[in-house]
Amino acid sequence: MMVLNIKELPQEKYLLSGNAACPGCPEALGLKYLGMALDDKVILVVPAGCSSVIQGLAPGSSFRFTTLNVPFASSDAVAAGLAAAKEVVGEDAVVIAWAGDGGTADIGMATLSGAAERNDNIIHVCVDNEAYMNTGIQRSSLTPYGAWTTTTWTGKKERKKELPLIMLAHKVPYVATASIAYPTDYIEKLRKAASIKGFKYIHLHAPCPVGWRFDPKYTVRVAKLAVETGMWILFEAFNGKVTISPFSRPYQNKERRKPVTEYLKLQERFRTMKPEDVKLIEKMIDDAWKTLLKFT
Ligand SMILES: Cc1ncc(C[n+]2csc(CCOP(=O)(O)OP(=O)(O)O)c2C)c(N)n1
Ligand code: SF4
Ligand SMILES: [Mg+2]
Repeated sequence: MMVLNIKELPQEKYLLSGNAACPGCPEALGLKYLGMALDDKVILVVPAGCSSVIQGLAPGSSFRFTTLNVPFASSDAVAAGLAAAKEVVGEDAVVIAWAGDGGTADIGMATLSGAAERNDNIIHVCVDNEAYMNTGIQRSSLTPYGAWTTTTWTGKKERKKELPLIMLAHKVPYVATASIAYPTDYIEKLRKAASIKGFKYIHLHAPCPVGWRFDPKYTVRVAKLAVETGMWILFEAFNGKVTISPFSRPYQNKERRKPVTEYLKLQERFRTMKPEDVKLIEKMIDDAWKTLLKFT
């Protein structure tokens, strides 16, 4: 099981208080834990999204990470260039493309796939709040089936793109999923990724109270339920070989999963769902487990 004790991790703040994140923001949590994992040994490349807004304006920025804000579709291309330049000058910081689901799975997909195929020496973190939050909650290809957004008023009719599997298919050295509800698991994965040369992908599940329509005090509860219902599977893969992470292992057994309605009912974005939609989601969960376990 886990060896990390969160109380023993660096407590230095790299996301300062007074930042522009909404209450209960999962991206702020993700950034806080990133600082605990890697200290200031990080160069962040950030395309447009909530994380570019959270920073605030220079010189009063709330980020203490070295940060480059870049056009939406370019983050992995810029990160790859930075990583190459860094090697020339002998700088040892880890270059991280830190992008939302829109910036990763939709508009950033081409540069993401290109950097993965070239095995560029970067980490891509997809901070997945399952919609374009910064511009007003529009659907992305990572919005799940049935979810309301301002562009899917009656619930999204398409399924969530299986991006971690797509990244596995790139045969890169490291692919992992993480959740803001399990910081030690996420921090361990960031540290492992930082220690590996080549392309690394971490997909961070990040429930957003504003877009998912729940009380901000429930961010961690919602994230935890995603794992406990089997909706979000924590795993890591070295060179394509998948291991289910300890916090998700109990849920390989279907009987041990919490009913998915526990997860759905906390979020108003699923309020238009009918019983047949819930059945379909249950089937999607079973299918996702079966597919993933084939790679173990
Ligand atoms: C080329 C381009 N198209 C559109 C935009 C407008 N825009 C800024 S942020 C954003 C949404 C980002 O969504 P996501 O990547 O999921 O990040 P989040 O805001 O959810 O953190 C969009 C569409 C832009 N800045 N540049
Ligand atoms: S909209 Fe969501 S992800 Fe964006 S800053 Fe607010 S809580 Fe964070
Ligand atoms: Mg988003």
